[in-house]
Amino acid sequence: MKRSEVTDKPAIDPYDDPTGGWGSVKSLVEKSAQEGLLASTVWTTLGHQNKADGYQCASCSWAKPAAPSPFEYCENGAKATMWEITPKRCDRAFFAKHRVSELLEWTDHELEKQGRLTTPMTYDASLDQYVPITWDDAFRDIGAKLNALDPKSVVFYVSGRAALEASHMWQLFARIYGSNNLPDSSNMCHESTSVGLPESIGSPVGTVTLDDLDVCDMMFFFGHNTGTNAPRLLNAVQAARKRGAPVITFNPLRERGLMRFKSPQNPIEMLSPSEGTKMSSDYYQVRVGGDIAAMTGIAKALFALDDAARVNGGARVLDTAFIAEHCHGFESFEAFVRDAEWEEIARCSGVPRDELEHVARVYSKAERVIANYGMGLTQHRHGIENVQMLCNLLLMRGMMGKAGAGISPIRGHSNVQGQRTVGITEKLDLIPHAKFEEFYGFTVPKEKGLDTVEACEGILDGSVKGFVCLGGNFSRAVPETERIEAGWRKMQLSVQISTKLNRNHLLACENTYILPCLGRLERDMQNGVAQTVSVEDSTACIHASIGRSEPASPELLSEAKIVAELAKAAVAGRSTVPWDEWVADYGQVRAAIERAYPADFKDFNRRLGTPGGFHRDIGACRREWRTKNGKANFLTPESFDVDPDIDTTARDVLKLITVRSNDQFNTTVYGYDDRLRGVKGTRMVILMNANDIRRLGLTDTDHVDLETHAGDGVTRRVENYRVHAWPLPEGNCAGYFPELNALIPLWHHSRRAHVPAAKSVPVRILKRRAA
Ligand SMILES: Nc1nc2c(c(=O)[nH]1)N[C@H]1C(S)=C(S)[C@@H](COP(=O)(O)OP(=O)(O)OC[C@H]3O[C@@H](n4cnc5c(=O)[nH]c(N)nc54)[C@H](O)[C@@H]3O)O[C@H]1N2
Ligand SMILES: Nc1nc2c(c(=O)[nH]1)N[C@H]1C(S)=C(S)[C@@H](COP(=O)(O)OP(=O)(O)OC[C@H]3O[C@@H](n4cnc5c(=O)[nH]c(N)nc54)[C@H](O)[C@@H]3O)O[C@H]1N2
Ligand SMILES: [Mo]
Repeated sequence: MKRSEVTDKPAIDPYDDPTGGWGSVKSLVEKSAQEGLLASTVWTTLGHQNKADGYQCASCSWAKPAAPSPFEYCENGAKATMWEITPKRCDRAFFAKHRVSELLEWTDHELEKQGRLTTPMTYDASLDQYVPITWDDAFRDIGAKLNALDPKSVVFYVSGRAALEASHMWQLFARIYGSNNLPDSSNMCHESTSVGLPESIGSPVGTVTLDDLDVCDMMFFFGHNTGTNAPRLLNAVQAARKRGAPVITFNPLRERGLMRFKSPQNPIEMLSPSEGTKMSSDYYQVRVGGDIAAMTGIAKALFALDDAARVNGGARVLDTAFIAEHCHGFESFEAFVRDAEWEEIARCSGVPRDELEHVARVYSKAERVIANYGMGLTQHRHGIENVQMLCNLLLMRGMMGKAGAGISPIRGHSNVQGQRTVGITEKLDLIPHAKFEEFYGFTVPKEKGLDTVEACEGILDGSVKGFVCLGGNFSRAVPETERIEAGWRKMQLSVQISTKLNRNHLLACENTYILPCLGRLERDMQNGVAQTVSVEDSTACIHASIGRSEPASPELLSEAKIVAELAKAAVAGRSTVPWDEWVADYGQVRAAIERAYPADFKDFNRRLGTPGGFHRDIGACRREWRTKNGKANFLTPESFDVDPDIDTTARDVLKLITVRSNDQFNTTVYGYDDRLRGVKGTRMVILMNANDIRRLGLTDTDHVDLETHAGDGVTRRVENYRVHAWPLPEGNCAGYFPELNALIPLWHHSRRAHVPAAKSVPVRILKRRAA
């Protein structure tokens, strides 16, 4: 089997059916057959998804309602479930049959498709194979290896799925060992939010809950592919549309979910011949990276409307009372916006002046407005400025800290937000370190640890020597694939706590281990009692999650147990953390979390069963600004075009956006059909504007190579992609992550948040010579 992301019959026909609808149902039936799952198993399991007495979906982090529908899941959540409860096994026999060098030729899809990992394994270089190891030996060896390394040279990565309990234990373990190197998948994701929002409104997370969505009278969507990545949110958007609320979307791609939707949870709608609900009242194909310009245009038009209202004696458009009482920085923001030239705004955003004026008029009439956003804002060089500009827009009209209004960053992994809440961070000022020292009798290291980009720099320069991963597929998710893979192999220790085989496991170094763990859907028995875990959703609500499925293998241990055993092997006697007691009763870990974070987790164990989850203590929701100056801050960007690395005068350079298909969860590729974009049977496509195809001397369906235009002397190249004409702005193009990560320079990231700028990669498209 060769690594290739194309099946025999690729086909590309833009999809124009509604999202949801029967297409979703058909896709699910096909996926359950592909996994060899019995329909009865699938439906029984899904019946517990996102329910108070069941498990919280392991796919996205979207909020779970207090009164869930019987089918409180979406196509993609159900896919994630089937992927985890699959009867397929990647077991000893599999590893005995395949050498690692052979597996390196396989695709991401083929690797994970082998099924659940069952047995702890270690790499044997003489055989070029993974061989079984007992849990005891694995823990003892890893503990000894860790103690032979300088703690500052070891990284403890977490992908956003692990629950609050295991995550809290993980960061304690790392810090007792002596390392604050705790990068999280959120470093590649919403770190622009986590850095940007505290400066603007004094909260690292959004202010919106499901109750707000129910009463808002307008929504914005910037840079989020909701139909694929948080499909259950479409139900709230649809309800808003049915109440007549405008929904205004800015996205270079015409994403189906925000255009048309039929709810698979609504039988009447499913059986009607209608085309579903028109989701965005207005949809603007903003240029990649053009959001600051677009938002400046909206703000400029708002000022003009407000000026007119003042002259005519009409109702003010700006919330002047709110601005006077709560805000700081308004004057310099106003000067920036008033000085901005319309011509420049239209050029940088790609959206004409009259359209932005229309948006301002619609916005000026609404009273309760929610701004949703995703990776289209955060994964840019100016990711933080994007997020802060959206706050500015809301603050102008006082759309913060009142019912039906606020900022809504749509988070990624199902517990990525919660991991930050309970201590997974490389930044010391974000954790209650004095409490940790007092509670557990150890000294927390005081220097800042490595984030994802800095950990990658350490892999490349050889200063990082050990990597321990609680989930994820680090090497595949980060930029600079080839150099990172080469660097990984030179490390001394690689430990992966995982459910499925992925490419990162195949980068063998001196000491390499795969530790297979229970998934969230599986029964987790400790001390004879089935344990509950907890997760935080995108709206800062904390939920219980109880697994009920039979574990994929009797050898699997829970994440909490694995963390505790690693800690006992590596840092025994160096703290008073009662590892065994915690594993025997996860309620005790929750009590420890409550002790460390009393405001957010008051009465944690008692409130755990709250329907819809219990909401964390977010000051901005009640206009309490936990910023340095105690105000909500208007923060003015330096300029519109803040992509300093891209030479826009070079006409053959395009800005590439790397996105997810509807058939993947991050690096987990379920299959090759991006149904909602109509791309079937392939991931090896580059979607381009027809004018660019012509201008660059190409024709539709030509095969091309892509090279990064970085000017740093490094050649970054991917080969044999098929060009396809697509309705997206000129000068932009799009393709799939993680295959295209090889093109992203490591230094190309949001300046202060260090989120790789995966949405504006400068590339040249090179026609392949005929073979
Ligand atoms: N099924 C499924 N669900 C998922 C995931 C998954 O892979 N599969 N991943 C999870 C994770 S970890 C995350 S972080 C989220 C990600 O969810 P999203 O934030 O939706 O992430 P992407 O798929 O990268 O899509 C980004 C969107 O931004 C648009 N965009 C790109 N550049 C710009 C720009 O400059 N401006 C604007 N306005 N828009 C732009 C793209 O066209 C695309 O629609 O989803 C989570 N949920
Ligand atoms: N170019 C580009 N790159 C990107 C992005 C992009 O939009 N464009 N998006 C970025 C974003 S937003 C993110 S979040 C990262 C994702 O980066 P990661 O979170 O590191 O990657 P995943 O693909 O989610 O990890 C999949 C693996 O997690 C393991 N796993 C699954 N479930 C469990 C579990 O319950 N427990 C444990 N221990 N392991 C489990 C499986 O072994 C599986 O192979 O990628 C980033 N990279
Ligand atoms: Mo993410």
